[in-house]
Order: sequence, then C-alpha cells, then structure tokens
Amino acid sequence: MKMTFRWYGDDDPVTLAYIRQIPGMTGIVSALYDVPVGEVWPVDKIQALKDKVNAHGLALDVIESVPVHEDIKLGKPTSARLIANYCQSIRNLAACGIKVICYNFMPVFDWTRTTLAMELPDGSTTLAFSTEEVERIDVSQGISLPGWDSSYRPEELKALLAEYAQVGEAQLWDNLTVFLKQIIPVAAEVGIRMAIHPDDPPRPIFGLPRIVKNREDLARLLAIVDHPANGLTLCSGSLGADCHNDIVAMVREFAGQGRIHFAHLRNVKTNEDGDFFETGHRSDDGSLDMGAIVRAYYEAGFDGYARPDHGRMIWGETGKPGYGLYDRALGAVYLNGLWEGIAKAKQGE
Ligand SMILES: [Mn+2]
Repeated sequence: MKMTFRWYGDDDPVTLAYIRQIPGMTGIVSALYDVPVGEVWPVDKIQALKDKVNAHGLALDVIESVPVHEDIKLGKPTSARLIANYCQSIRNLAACGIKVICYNFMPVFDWTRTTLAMELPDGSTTLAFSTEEVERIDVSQGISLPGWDSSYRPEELKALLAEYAQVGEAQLWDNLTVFLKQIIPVAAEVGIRMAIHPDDPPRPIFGLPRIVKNREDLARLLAIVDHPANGLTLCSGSLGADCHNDIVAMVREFAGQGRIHFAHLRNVKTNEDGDFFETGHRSDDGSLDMGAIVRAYYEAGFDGYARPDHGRMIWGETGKPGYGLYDRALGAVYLNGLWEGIAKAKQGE
C-alpha cells in the first residue's frame, strides 16, 4: 500500500513541504485545475505539475480526477469528440509517467453534503448529509448546496436535471459502456489503470440517476470491459454511507481480483435513514471497521495507492472543508500503523 495525499495545487493552503513531513507519505494525488472540462490535458502542464511534486521528494503517480464532461454522461452527439479528447489526455498522462487515473460518472454533482461544518462534541467540524434536508429542497426553485453554490446558474441546472430525467439509469449505463469501450483499450495500451470513484452518497439524488452504488454495480461495471485497466477507486466513506454496503467483502472480492487501483480510506457514522457524517479515521469513531478493511487489503496482497480521503477540521485549522492538513495526516499515520501492525502480526504467525 503506497500512502498518498490529495493536493489542490498552488492555491491549496496545505503545502507540499508540509505534506512531505507526514510520516510514511510517498506521493501526491492531484489534477490540472485550469483545463476546461472536456479539453485535452497538455503534456507540458502535466509535466510541470509532476516536476513540482517530485521536487518535494514526492511521487505523482495518481491523478484525481480527469473529469468526464456532462455531454458524455448524457450521450450527446458532442461526446464523440469529447471521448477522443479524453483518450488523448490518457495518452498524455501516460507519457508523463502517470499510473492511475481516478474519475467518476456522477451526473452534475460529484459529491453532496448538506453541511460542511457540523460541530462534533469534541469541537471539531465535519461534513454531513441529512436525507430529510435534501428531500426538503424544491428542485424547481434551483438547488443551493454547500460547496456547489457557484457551479451552475439556476436555469442551467434546471435544464441539466430535465435532460438527466430523460436519460435515467438504463441509458446512463449505456453511456458509461460507450465511454469505457473507447477509453479502456487506450489505457491498457499505454499502461494506465482507470479507477472509477463510486457515487457519493451512493443513491439517486434530486431525481438524478446514480449507477455506481454497491457491489452489484461495481461487478457489472468491471465486466463491461474485463481488463485490469478497467478498475476501481474503492472509497470506503462513499460506499459506506449506505450502511447495507459491506466494504470488507468488497475489498476482498475486488482487490482479490486485482481491480482496486486506488483505495480511499475514511470512516463515516451512518444510520438507517441514510444520514451520515464524516468522522476521524479510527474504527471506534465511525460505523466502519477500518482495521478489518485494511486487513482485507493486506490479505488481498494490495500494492496499489491509498489515501486518507477526508478529514475533520481540527486544532483551529481553516481551509477547504474535508481537506485540511491535520486530521488527514492523523488518518495517514493511523492507516500506516494498522498496516504495519497487521504485517508484523502475520510475519510472527
Ligand atoms: Mn473518496
């Protein structure tokens, strides 16, 4: 397991110099944030990002994310050109030595929370989701969500929602199939492993179809192109937001098949209504048994990339919700500690 850390580039208040000081940290996960969605990622920009990260003694092997244009998800005629561009971005990333590309196929919102700063009893703040609050939103009046306020104009959003209502789940699967059948052969040819991130939360929202939600969806997706280049970002927190998802079983199954290329490791506290909030990484703090999850990766012989996914805001830190330095650093060290404990116990057996 290679421990990595997401970094949002030069505007990120968490610096590469600080990330380098986290014990056991080997690499950065990042992206080009100034290339418009759908356009080709230029080699010189990718190389400049890689050089900057490497100069701090860290690897840049994983990109999160190369976003998929809405027209591809909607299956519009423009998608042929957009998928060709995506293939060229894969080639350009491979030319710079990138190994794994994380992406997702979530319509419109690639994550949803109802608050970004819920206060926990210890005074830290965290991201949370209330089903009741989401159901109370009158979509026809426009959607205002924390973290997405400036992404779409109300009329633009309305039009998109109407288009997706026409698409539905079956057509979204078809559009994903078209996409995979074109990008995976290119990824396989150039040695890139694609790693789809599951839906967050893993259920339909605002009437938008969601198709990467559970074990059955993941198995179906992997079978569309049955090749290691068609793989997963297994996000424990996203899938774990549905308390019926058995994350340990998914890790055993899909890591065992060599199809998990990127492990997002974080804990959530869930209930039967689908409400959840993000907790510290420790098993005792949330609903997921992180020890059992990490053990499942170890026993599957996982040698891919992992990162602490999100963190709470602690010790007075301010910045991008979920992406502060302190709690994610604690998560990384805790996860590496679990790994070492499991490895040493196995060696002593
Ligand atoms: Mn994730």
